[in-house]
Amino acid sequence: MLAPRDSRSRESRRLDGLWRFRVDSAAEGSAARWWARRWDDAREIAVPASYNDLTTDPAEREHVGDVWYQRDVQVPASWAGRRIVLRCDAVTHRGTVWAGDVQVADHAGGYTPFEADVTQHVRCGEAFRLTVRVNNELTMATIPPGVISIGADGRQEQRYFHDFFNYSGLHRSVWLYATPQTHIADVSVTTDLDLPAGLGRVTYHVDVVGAGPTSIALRDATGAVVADAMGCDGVLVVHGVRPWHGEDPYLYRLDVEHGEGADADQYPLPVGIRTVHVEGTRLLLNGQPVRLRGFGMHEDSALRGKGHDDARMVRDFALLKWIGANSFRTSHYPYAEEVLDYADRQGLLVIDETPAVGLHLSLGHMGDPGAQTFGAGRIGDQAQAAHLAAIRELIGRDRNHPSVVAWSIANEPDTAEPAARDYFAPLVSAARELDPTRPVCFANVATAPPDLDVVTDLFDLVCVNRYYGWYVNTGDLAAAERHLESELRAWARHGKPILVTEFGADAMAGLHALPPTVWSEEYQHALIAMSLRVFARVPEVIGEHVWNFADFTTAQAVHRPGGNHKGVFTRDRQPKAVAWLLRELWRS
Ligand code: BDP
Repeated sequence: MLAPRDSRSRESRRLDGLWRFRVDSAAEGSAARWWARRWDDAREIAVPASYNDLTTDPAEREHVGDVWYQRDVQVPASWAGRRIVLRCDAVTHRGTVWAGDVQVADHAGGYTPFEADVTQHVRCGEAFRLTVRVNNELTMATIPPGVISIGADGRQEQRYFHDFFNYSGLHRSVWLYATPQTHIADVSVTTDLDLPAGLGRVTYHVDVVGAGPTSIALRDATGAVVADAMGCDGVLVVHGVRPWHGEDPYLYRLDVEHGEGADADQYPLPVGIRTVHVEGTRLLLNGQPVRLRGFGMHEDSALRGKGHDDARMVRDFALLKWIGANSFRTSHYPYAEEVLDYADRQGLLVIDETPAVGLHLSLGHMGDPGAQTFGAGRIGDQAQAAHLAAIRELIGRDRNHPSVVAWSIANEPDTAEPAARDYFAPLVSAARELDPTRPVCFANVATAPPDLDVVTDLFDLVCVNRYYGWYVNTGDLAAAERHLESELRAWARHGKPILVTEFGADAMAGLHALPPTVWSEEYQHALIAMSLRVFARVPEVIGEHVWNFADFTTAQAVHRPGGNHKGVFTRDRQPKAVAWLLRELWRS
């Protein structure tokens, strides 16, 4: 799905700001048709943002069910005769949208966009009432999964199996945009390099609606055309190519035009020309082995929760550069498209993850000991269908980003359970079919070590999350060092690159201990230093992503004091002691 971008033929408006807001505590809004009238008396709330931390009422913060957003939207008179589209970048987890009295969209999946052609439902030069119902319920039919029960007070209670707070709301921008009726519906590119010959190739495909010629021009950063073509499919050859990579994230621009003369639709797409391959135990970018240094992250900050915020994004990237990171994983869901665009421009490599987190019903403090995960009534056909949709929407949204070097289709599923194989095999095939050009991976959980895991051979990378020295060998870094090394050596027998996608320790900023003991900054420092020593000794390890970039909010739990404190930075993005160590090691 194309991101909204302005051009001669396209104009977009972000509907950010204050919207009218209602929490549907009695679950009456749908029956009472709340979309059918203007709520003159309603309070207001900020968009984009999670609503949870903007309220002072605990019941609202933890509300399970629907909340409703509404505002009036003025449609420019100048848009008469054009196609008008309403787009929601992320409604977490399910969004139903009404333009006036008419339902125009209903979408499940909290971190990918959806849109509706509203041309017939709005009048140019007038305002219309836009209402969005947001539902945050997680069940065995959703990704991520969860379980809902009714509490003693008669309210719904939500349980889930992942370690971050179930923030909800309009998390990213809502847009109204206009295009010509005859328009470009989608564009996809894949790129290839013949470096000895100095050649780059951009293979493109354009989906259009309406008749007319389609023309393509690839421009360099100065605006000069370096290759052009006609038609919806083709290959552009770039002589003297400047490949995209981390140190030189050079972007061309693919200008697509479809339609006749002055009415033609134009869409500009940034394109980085680069290749990604797995060869033996190496990950190659433009044919060169690349070592990944970075983090699993979260879209999480004070007050806004999971709402996208350019200021937070800019600070996060500044810290990534400061510390010498070259990559991150969008743990545990697709991040805002602004983040991917920025990564393209900043030269950060991204492992792009679906929201399939918590597919492990017996894990740790969140699960039920001994529970089976996969099967009817649990993670079964419905979850698998939602998971497939999540993969399709992620790849459909992000496949044109040069920064994206791999798809992670799940985090810590229970892949020691034999049924995991039948669950995952079709999903991996689907991901490969949707994008044959990028490696596919998932983050393996500690309960599925090399001798128990049943799916790793299906994937291109071995990604492991390991907490030696924290959840196991707690406080005993010597034992942790032995166990970490011997497990990584056991994974090496797959003959694939190994990426440690998570390791780390909680540290309360300001808590010090010598000798180092758990929860202190010194212990986090010592554990991460030990882990990096081990990774350097295992030749198949191609990199490390510390868990986590910054402290983040979780569900309330006795072992999560104000959230998860495995951040190398605090929640307000200041360094803990270990940040200086990583900066020294990663920048040298
Ligand atoms: C892993 C999860 C991650 C958690 C982390 C932790 O992938 O989401 O936050 O452990 O426990 O299991 O800190």
